[in-house]
Amino acid sequence: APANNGGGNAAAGDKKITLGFAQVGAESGWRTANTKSIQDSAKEVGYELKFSDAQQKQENQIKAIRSYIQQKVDVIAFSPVVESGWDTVLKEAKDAGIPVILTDRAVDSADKSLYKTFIGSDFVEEGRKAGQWLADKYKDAQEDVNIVELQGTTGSAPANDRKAGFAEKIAANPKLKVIASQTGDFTRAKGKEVMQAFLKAHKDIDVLYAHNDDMALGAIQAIEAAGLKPGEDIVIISVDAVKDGMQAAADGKINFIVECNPLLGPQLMEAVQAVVDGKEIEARIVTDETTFTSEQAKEALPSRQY
Ligand code: GYE
Repeated sequence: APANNGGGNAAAGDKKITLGFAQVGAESGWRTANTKSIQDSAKEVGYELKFSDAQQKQENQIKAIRSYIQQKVDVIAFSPVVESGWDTVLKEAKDAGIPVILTDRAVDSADKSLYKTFIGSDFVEEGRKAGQWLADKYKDAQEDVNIVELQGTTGSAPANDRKAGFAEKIAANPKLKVIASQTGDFTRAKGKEVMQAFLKAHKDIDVLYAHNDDMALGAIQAIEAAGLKPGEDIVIISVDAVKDGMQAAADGKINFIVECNPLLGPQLMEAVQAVVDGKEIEARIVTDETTFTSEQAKEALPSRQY
């Protein structure tokens, strides 16, 4: 029989809690900060953490989850690379009596009983904040504003939602036009490569919307190599607000950053404890976030943790 059937028989106090965590990868500064937060928080509360890195591949994550089921961990937590295709493995965990907590990214499973809670940001809202800032900036535009978009990992919740929220807010002004939109996989290298291609194909780019700082930072290299000034010749908006992104904003190369908080470790450990204790838990735990202009980035940078 499983060590813990999700009903709380791994009593707090007499047994060390084992948490299996299946991470997305190490694709960005955000992810590095997120991993550290989870590792540090697990240590702090004294849980045994089994940690795996899926290198942005769903099949690796499914393998890791199956191995945690086999090892009979007390709780499984993971940040799903993509939104779809999780029902089978989530059912396997449920049948084994191991509770699952989603962190950072959501799944599209219709059966909400397959996981206990989802802790993370509202990515649609992040996209809306980006789009609203742009809509305000160009509210009196007489000519077309040509936007290129660097999307996150294809099929991931943050890529889907940040695209949708942004599109919703710029729709009100027909002058705001997304002329190209492609994935940059949330990495610097891919962001640079795709921006290079955008610059070659389009001579008249006014705005770059990048779904994370790392892709914006890669794109900035491509823009500078093309002899253009990021933040001036091309207005740049990104999401995350990690240190390197905030530095670029303070330097005037990124004009607007929407914050996405990676420090989910403490909330996750609290949720794990509640689940092990058999307590009621909120089905959705949303993290608090803000936005930064260049000026605000300059002010906030010295006290930034990540
Ligand atoms: O924005 C990006 C990372 O899922 C919120 O994943 C996360 C995203 C984050 O690679 O930098």
